[in-house]
Amino acid sequence: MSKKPVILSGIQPSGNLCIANYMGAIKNWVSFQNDYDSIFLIVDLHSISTMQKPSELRQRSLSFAAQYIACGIDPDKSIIAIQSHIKEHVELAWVLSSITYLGELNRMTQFKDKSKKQGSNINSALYTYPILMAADILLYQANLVPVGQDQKQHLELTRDLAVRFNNQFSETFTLPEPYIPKIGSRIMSLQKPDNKMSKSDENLNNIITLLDDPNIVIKKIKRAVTDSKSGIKYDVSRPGLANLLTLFSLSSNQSIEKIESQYSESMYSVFKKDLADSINEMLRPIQKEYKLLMNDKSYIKSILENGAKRASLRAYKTIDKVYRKIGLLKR
Ligand code: ATP
Ligand code: LTN
Repeated sequence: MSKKPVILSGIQPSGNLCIANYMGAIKNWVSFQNDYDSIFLIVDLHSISTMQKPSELRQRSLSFAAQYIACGIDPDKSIIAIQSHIKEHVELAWVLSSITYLGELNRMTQFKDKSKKQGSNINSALYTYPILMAADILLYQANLVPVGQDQKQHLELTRDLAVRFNNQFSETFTLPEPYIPKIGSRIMSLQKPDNKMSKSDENLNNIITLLDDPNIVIKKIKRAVTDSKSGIKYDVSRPGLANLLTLFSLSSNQSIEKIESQYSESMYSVFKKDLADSINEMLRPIQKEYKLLMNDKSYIKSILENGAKRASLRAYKTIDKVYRKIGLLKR
């Protein structure tokens, strides 16, 4: 039997999972899980690089696991696990930090963007975070990493570190490829369509969360910023409209051209109403399943326990090899 290639991805349990995370990442995880040996993480150790309230973080980690499953991640096919339950992530991150140059971390645009937002809390975890992400990926010898556009640079660093380690200490890590979807890899904010939609955005009118009530979705889409030009047409110089067309296309599984031709002469109000309906249709089954799952938290916890056990066995194999190769005495 030939071994399936490995796919791995993760999301930080910060803020509220939003349609950008779904369209840019989770939706693709679901479609890959049949053909890949899949691991999907809730990367809680990453999330403490920004300020989190402990009680909320705890609750959110469980809620995100339920949302992964509600979106279609099947725990019988894929490993779903909490990053901090597998101690090897931190161990490998430390080893990788010894071959990472400061210049490489200085170039990371996510660090620069997040530092601007964080004010006085520019901590060193925020800075070294790409090393932990590289460890997440290399620990499981992942072949493919489905993420949004914003993670491309971190994936490049991961590959550079893998090559460097392999050259220095002999072949150890698989070189991972990013998978970034052609449409939906950069969903934009509803109120500020020049910025990306982000689940930790404090202004909830900028995002649609996976758990938003249908009436809230209608309101948020109604208020979404567009422009004063007429005609519903995809045009990069009209970023608000271009984003809404992308959302329509991805939520309804229709091409942008088809939607343009259907609404070319329509008013924004009609287009927006149908878009909100289309998003609500996409979210309805997810929300229904989520409610059921959250009524049985012990089930979610058992999935996470099982996920951590399965992941730990694999993580141990890699770290054991890495420690031997760099010259640490066997424990
Ligand atoms: P935060 O605001 O809490 O930093 P985020 O929304 O940027 O969160 P992450 O946890 O950093 O989300 O990323 C989860 C996944 O969602 C990653 O694969 C990321 O590339 C993807 N993603 C994040 N934002 C977008 C977006 N605007 N469009 C498409 N994909 C996105
Ligand atoms: N850095 C990512 C989250 C993340 C990740 C990973 C994604 C952490 N570890 C491993 C893919 C693979 C982010 O902020 N979106």
